[in-house]
Amino acid sequence: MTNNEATTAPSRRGAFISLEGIEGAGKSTCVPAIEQWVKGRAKEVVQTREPGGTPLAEVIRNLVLGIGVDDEVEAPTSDTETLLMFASRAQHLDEVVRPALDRGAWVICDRFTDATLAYQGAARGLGMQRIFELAEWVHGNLWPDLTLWFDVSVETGLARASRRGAKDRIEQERQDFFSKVRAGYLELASLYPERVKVIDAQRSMDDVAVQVIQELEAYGLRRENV
Ligand code: T5A
Repeated sequence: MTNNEATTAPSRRGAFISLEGIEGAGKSTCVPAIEQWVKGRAKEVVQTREPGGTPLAEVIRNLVLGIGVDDEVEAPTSDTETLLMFASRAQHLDEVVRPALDRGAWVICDRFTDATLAYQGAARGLGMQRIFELAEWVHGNLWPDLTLWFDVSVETGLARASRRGAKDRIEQERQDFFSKVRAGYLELASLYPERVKVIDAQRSMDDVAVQVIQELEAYGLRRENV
């Protein structure tokens, strides 16, 4: 297993924070509170997402999620889906994430490689090791400094997500698929407890926001003490 910790001294560059969870976990809902907290401490905040985050990466996002794709176009295989995620990520890292961190910005990224580990590695069955190999190629030791995993039951997450209407290709998966995604995240949280912090996203939006801010405060203190 690879070293899953950021190697650049945090004090010399910006911070990289990723948000993870199954559909409907409440990540996007929490972004404004996170942004507000970071704005009080950082000279620049970059809020972005994966797959996507640049014009080309957003085109790849639509392809992989089947948005605006003709019905006669076949669905990607699991390998193709994985490689598209990393193609989007490679572009996003070069165009957005690395330059922002080099400027000293704090990057808040809705999903990163932990999503590939959980969705493609665990749920599609490619295995974590295959994903770590691709991660090593695409981003080496550049991992988030802090990952907030919004943990919610599959039933609750899917019920919340279904209120949004039309489902993309991955959202149409069966409940069993998302149980495997959640198990993948659970494994990551136990493997990397220093980086991956579990947010109890089953609770009310206000309670979730309180715990998120507590984790940010704790991260801020650790960073100051490096
Ligand atoms: N993917 C992505 C991979 O398979 N591999 C990869 O490598 C990567 C990077 C991305 C898809 O791509 C997959 C994963 C995804 O399937 P997306 O559109 O970015 O697609 O999907 P999500 O990130 O899952 O977005 P969601 O909107 O579904 O989830 P969120 O952001 O966690 O949920 P949010 O905040 O929009 O909330 C959903 C609803 O619940 C309510 C909100 O008001 C909203 O209506 N809500 C709550 N209700 C009650 N209590 C709370 N605590 C609530 N929090 C939110």
